[in-house]
Order: sequence, then structure tokens, then C-alpha cells
Amino acid sequence: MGESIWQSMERKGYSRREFLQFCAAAATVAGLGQSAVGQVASAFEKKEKPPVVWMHFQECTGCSESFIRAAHPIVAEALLDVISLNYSETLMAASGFQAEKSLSDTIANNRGKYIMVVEGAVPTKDGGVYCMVAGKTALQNLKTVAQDAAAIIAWGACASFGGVQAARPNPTEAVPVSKLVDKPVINVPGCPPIADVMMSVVTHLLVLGTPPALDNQGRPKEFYGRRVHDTCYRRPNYDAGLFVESWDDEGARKGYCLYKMGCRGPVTYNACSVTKWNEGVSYPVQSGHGCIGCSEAGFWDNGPYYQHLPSFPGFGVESTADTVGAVVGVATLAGVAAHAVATNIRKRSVIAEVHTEEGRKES
Ligand code: FSX
Ligand code: SF4
Ligand code: F3S
Repeated sequence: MGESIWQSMERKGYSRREFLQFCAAAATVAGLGQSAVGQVASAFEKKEKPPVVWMHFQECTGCSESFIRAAHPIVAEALLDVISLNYSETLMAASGFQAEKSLSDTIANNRGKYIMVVEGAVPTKDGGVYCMVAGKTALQNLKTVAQDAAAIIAWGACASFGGVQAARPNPTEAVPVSKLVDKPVINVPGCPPIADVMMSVVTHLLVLGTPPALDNQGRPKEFYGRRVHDTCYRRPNYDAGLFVESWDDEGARKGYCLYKMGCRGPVTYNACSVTKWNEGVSYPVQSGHGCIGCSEAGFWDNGPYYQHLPSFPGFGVESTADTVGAVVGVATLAGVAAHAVATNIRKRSVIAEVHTEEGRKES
């Protein structure tokens, strides 16, 4: 039997107190709550370090950049120590034949035990020649590593849905991971995905040995069950019919809703407005930029991003990710648009009064 997670941390100089802090953070990040700390600690005292193989295909590596900047320092730091990152073209020190050997040894010695993580889409045109690593196509590498993986995680919009390289006319015929392997894939979309969501998925696998509950697009429900719009702090403005009408207008300065500037928050399932980014500092909408829907399939073809598109794909105000499923990309935003129009009409007199009142104060 190999080294347990606790033994590995102890060898690397973590104290028992730090180990328990890590267990507490891991329980929280995995969505289990503080009552599960004992369970997590006892699991980590016995559980072997899971090897991880982290593949890079067609992408920009923003997903790795996001992952290493998670908000829970102890989880981020300890997790990178806890998991055996046996192969990662970005993060490993090895290169060339040494790196290739590490990959083949990991597979041979850990069949059915390692976690496979994939960043990027896989080009399939012309035999897959548009992405080659170590003389093999991404397609060959994907199939070889996927075959004996215990779990497969698709990091980002590219691996989950195809991403920017799959944009029309998709010159390399880029395909998402789930279409190429005959195993379940945990999709963690976003361009890039939120670091804490990535941490949560890995931690969940570590603690419970099972994937988190997924929606019908393979996304963890806990983080992709609600729209950016549902918890957006600008939502009261949307409900009041207060919209930014042009960049840098008075409404923009007052933080009005960005819906008319093309915000895709009403049709985008992601946790940005709750989890936020960079240790909870902000998210696109809070920085004054509408959501471009980067966690949704096909977002790369749904521009222009700075215009409200009446025919923009959408599914009505109260739908959930589960009921939306296959209609993504074909339905209309009529429900959301109707709501905006209705609130506009309903609130018009109120807004007029507010503006008149403000005008009086200014004069
Ligand atoms: Fe794609 Fe990730 Fe966007 Fe980039 O690797 S999801 S292009 S942030 O980096 O795959
Ligand atoms: Fe927030 Fe965009 Fe929804 Fe407006 S449309 S409330 S800015 S998510
Ligand atoms: Fe992406 Fe929209 Fe969040 S653009 S980062 S899903 S706010």
C-alpha cells in the first residue's frame, strides 16, 4: 500500500494542526460542511494519494492559471502537494523522454486509479494532426489516458464544449472530450472555470471518491444550477427597469443592469455572482462588463457580445439547467426580453419620478 494523504503531508512538513485545517477546508470546499471534518480526516489518514494526469490540448492554459489561484490557500497549496501531479505539460519540471516516461509509468502502475484532467478541445480533422504532443495526436493521447482513468474531468469551455477553436467554421474540427471517450466526463466549463469550483470538484473526488452531482450537461449542479442573473447584485436594477443604455452613461456610473449592453447573465449557468473571482473580489459584471456566457456551450459563436440580441439563445426566466438541456442554442430569449419590457413599462412612471426628483436636486 502506498503513502496515505496524511503520511505524505507529514513527510512534507505539515503539522497535525495544518492537516486538520486542510481537512476542514476540504470538507467546506467539497460542500460537505464542518460536521464532516472527522470523516474527511479519517479518510485522508488511510487514502492513498491519487495520481493525476493533466493533459493539454487546444486551449490557452487559462484553466491552469485559474486553478493555481484558488481562494483557499491551504487547499490550493496542500492539494497540489496531496495529489501526485504525475504529468502536466505546464506544471511539471520534467520534459522530453522523462515526461513521456512519467506518463506511461503512471498509467501502467495505476490502472483504474488515476484522475485524468483535460484542458482544451481535441482536433479531429486530417487524422488529428493539428495538435501533436510527443509525436502523437491529441486524439491518441486522450484515448490512451482515458482508457484506464478512474475519473475524467474536462476543465474549461474548450474541453467541455469545444471552445474558441470550435468557433465557426471550426477549421480543425475541434471536439469536446465527452464526444470522444466512452466514459462519464465531469464538465467544468467557463473560459476559464472558477478556481474554487475546480478545487471543489477535485476535493469531492478526493474525499468521497465519487463525482459531485451533475446536471444533464455533465456540470456539477452545486455550481451550475443557477444563472449568473439569479444572484447578480445588479438584479434589483433589472427588476426596476434601470439599464445601462450606452457605455459610460449615467446608468453605467450608477451600476445599472447591463442587459441592454448584451449581458448574457440571464441565460448563463455559473456561480460567478456568488463565488466571484480572485478570492471573492469581483466578477465580470461587477467590473462593469456584461457576462458573455463563457460557461455555456456555443458562447464563442454567440456574438457580438456588446449588443442585446433579440434572438439570443435563451430559455425563459424560471428554467433550470436540467430542464434546459438540449434546447441550448435554439430557443429564444423571449421570456427574459418580455420581462424586461414589462418591468420597463411598469416602472416607467417610477423612474420618471426618480429622474425628475434628481433633476430637481441638481438644479
Ligand atoms: Fe479554454 Fe483552458 Fe478558455 Fe483558456 O485550458 S476554457 S481557452 S481560459 O485555458 O481551455
Ligand atoms: Fe446582472 Fe446581467 Fe442580469 Fe443585469 S442582465 S441583472 S447585469 S446578470
Ligand atoms: Fe464567464 Fe459570465 Fe462568469 S462571462 S466568468 S460566466 S460572469
